[in-house]
Amino acid sequence: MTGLNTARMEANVVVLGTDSVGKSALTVRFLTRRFIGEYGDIESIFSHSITVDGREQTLNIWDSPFSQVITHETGCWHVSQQDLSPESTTYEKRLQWADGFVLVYSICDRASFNTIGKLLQSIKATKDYAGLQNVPIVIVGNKRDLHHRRTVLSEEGRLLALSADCQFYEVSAAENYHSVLMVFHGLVNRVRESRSAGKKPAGIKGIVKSMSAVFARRRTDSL
Ligand SMILES: Nc1nc2c(ncn2[C@@H]2O[C@H](COP(=O)(O)OP(=O)(O)OP(=O)(O)O)[C@@H](O)[C@H]2O)c(=O)[nH]1
Ligand SMILES: [Mg+2]
Repeated sequence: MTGLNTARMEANVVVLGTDSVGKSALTVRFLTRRFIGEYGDIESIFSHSITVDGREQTLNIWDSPFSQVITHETGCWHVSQQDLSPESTTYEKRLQWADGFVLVYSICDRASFNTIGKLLQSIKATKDYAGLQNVPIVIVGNKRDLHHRRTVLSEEGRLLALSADCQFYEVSAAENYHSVLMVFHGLVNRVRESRSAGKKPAGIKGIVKSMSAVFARRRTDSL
C-alpha cells in the first residue's frame, strides 16, 4: 500500500543519561520486550520498527555507556561527567545526528536527575532550533519499582518536563514493557509534530511573508 498515512518514516533517537540509570535496560526492553539484568558496555545503533497510529516508524536508537559518550575525545571521565558543554565531538555528533532524545534518570539517584537539566541545556545549545519547544525530547524517570529508595519525586520530574516542554514518563524497565513502549510512542509523536511544524509556514507571519513575496513580484513585473 502507498499513501501518506502508510508511508514508512525513519527517525534517529539518542538515549542519554548518567551511569547505570538504565539506558540499555530501557532500550533492550523496547527492542526485545525482555529485561536481562546486566548489559555491560554496549554501544550500538539499533534499528526497530513500530506502528504508531497506523503508520510504521523505524527508529534508529543510539545507546552507549555515559562514560563513552563524552570521554572518547577528552579521555577524562571526571571532567566529562560535569562538563556537558557540547565541546566533545563525540557528544556533539550524537546531538546533531538525533531527531529525538530520550533523557533517562533513576528515581533513586538525585545526581542523575540533576544531570537532565544540563543535558537539556546542551541539546538546546547544539541543535539548530528556535527554542526547546521544537526539539522532540522525552524525559524518563526509571527504576520505578525501587520506590522505597526513591530520592526524586514524580512531581519534580513532571515539573522539569513541563518547564522544558517535554513529555515525561516514570517507568520500570525491570518490570514493565508497556510503559517503556509508551516512551517511544510519545517520542514518535513528538518527532512527527516537529516535522510537520517545520513544513508549515509560521502561522500569520508565514502568510504575510508569502503575500509580500507575491506583491513584490507583481511590482517588479510591472516595471
Ligand atoms: N530495579 C531496577 N533495576 C534496573 C532498572 N533498569 C536498569 N536496572 C539495573 O541498573 C543497572 C544499570 O542498568 P543499565 O541499563 O546497564 O544502565 P545504563 O544507563 O545503560 O548504564 P551505562 O551504559 O553504564 O551508562 C543494571 O544492573 C540493571 O539491571 C529498573 O527499572 N529497575
Ligand atoms: Mg548502557
